Amino acid sequence: VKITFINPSMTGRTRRGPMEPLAFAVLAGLTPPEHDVAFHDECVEPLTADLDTDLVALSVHTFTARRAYQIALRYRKRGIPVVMGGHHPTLLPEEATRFADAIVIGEAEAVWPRILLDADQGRLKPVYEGPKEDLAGIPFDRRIFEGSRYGPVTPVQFGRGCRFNCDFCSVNRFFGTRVVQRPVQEVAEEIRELRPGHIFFVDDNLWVDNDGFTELMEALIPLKRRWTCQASVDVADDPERIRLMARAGCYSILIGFESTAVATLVSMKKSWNQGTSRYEDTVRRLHDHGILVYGTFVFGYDEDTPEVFEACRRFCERSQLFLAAFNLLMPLPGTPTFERLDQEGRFGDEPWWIDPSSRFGYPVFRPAGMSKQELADQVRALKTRFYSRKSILSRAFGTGHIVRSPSSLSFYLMVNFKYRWDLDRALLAPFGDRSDTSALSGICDAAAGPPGAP
Ligand code: B12
Ligand code: SF4
Repeated sequence: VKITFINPSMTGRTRRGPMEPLAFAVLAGLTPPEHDVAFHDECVEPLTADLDTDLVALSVHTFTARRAYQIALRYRKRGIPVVMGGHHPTLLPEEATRFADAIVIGEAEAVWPRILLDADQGRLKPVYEGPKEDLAGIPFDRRIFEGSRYGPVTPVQFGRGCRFNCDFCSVNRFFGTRVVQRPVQEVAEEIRELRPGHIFFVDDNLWVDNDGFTELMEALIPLKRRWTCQASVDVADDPERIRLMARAGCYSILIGFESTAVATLVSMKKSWNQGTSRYEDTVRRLHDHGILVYGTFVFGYDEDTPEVFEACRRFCERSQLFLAAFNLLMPLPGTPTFERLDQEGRFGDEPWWIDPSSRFGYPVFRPAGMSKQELADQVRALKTRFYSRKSILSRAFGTGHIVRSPSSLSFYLMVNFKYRWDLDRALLAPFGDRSDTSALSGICDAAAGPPGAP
């Protein structure tokens, strides 16, 4: 079988220096050698021609669902079967089966070889359910990324799942409350073989428990790599842990602060974050050990008032954050936040990820504390101010001297200016490829038709 893996881009357009999409390294590693494998990442290279292939395999997130469906329609019209996996088909299998010959709910490891066998014999089943994995021996095959224009940051996975259960997050809907980790020695061996450069641990929360975390940090020390991870705010509660992370090469930590407003945190089921004074303490402790902080925030909860934006701006600048993501709440299907807003009738008629009028960076539901336009404008103003040249420089060179070496400074500047450049490129872009009009009507027809209709 000739298999073409396709990573759809949210807008059908390329991005500058994205990260390698790790799911495809797993799929390529799981593919038996008798099959031919081709890989096309629309985030780095436009998907122009219809590729010659026997099977198309797409990884689909909610933000890329519309584009993935457009691509799928094109191939299915040519009689080429399409398989979809990833978060969106897992959360909304009924929708995804309308656009694919087969979908995978959950993880690929146990079911991918079976799917290839069934595809070869022309008897694909509409739904395969990947059982929960124990993560030992996963074959990450990165050769498919060779020669492509990816950025200098390489993704690595230690574990899957998160021990928390925030209201807006789809991670628990995907993994349940289970957290599993790879054997540390396998992670260390993989890192030893990677190209030089910065590493990004894709785990939703690298800080799960003391034993696994300490073992990982100790294995990282001799590798002398610089890395970033995502972790909950309590990662900084223990000074010994921070010291160990710094020794292990931690450059920065992405922390989901989400909001400086306690009422919003309560509503998100994230009251354990506690709010601004804890955030300031966390950032200070990490800065003391030379670790930078990337804060992420969500706006649009019913408790958000116009004052939250100014409070957030003050915190970010005072704390000299390395980076910040100011996200609009785009409720993900399957999450309690989505269900509540849906029951309250606050979305439009079509699912927002399919609706051609939806825009990245524009609210997809009626907010309670302000108008849609005000919410969009305030979030945009925050981004513009945080990534202004003045803010980038003052965060680096302000009172705390958070960036301590020339190489650290060059990475800080490179990433901040990349984010600055990216801001306007994706903002207000519609989902999917706007020029793909034939596929648009196809999507509407297929969405109205019976499951499995091309
Ligand atoms: C790294 C990452 C990014 C990187 C992407 C870089 C890259 N090229 O991968 C960056 C920082 C750019 C990013 C951006 C965003 N992200 Co992101 N990201 C992640 C993260 C942390 C890890 C993804 C990863 O590598 N996982 C490791 C691989 C091995 O796992 P996997 O992709 O899930 O694949 C497995 C299965 O899903 C399945 N599978 C997946 N694809 C396929 C395909 C087939 C054919 C098959 C059979 C199986 C299969 O098998 C794989 C192995 O078991 C996830 C969190 C998570 N838990 O996944 C969020 C996540 C994917 N991101 C998310 C979101 C919302 C975003 C943003 C919209 C955030 C924002 N507001 O800007 C943007 C969108 C960007 C865009 N343009 O599309 C959500 C998506 C939710 C959803 N329902 O779709 C997630 C799940 C986080 C969350 N907390 O909810 N993200
Ligand atoms: S801590 Fe982060 S990854 Fe975990 S459930 Fe909350 S938002 Fe999701």
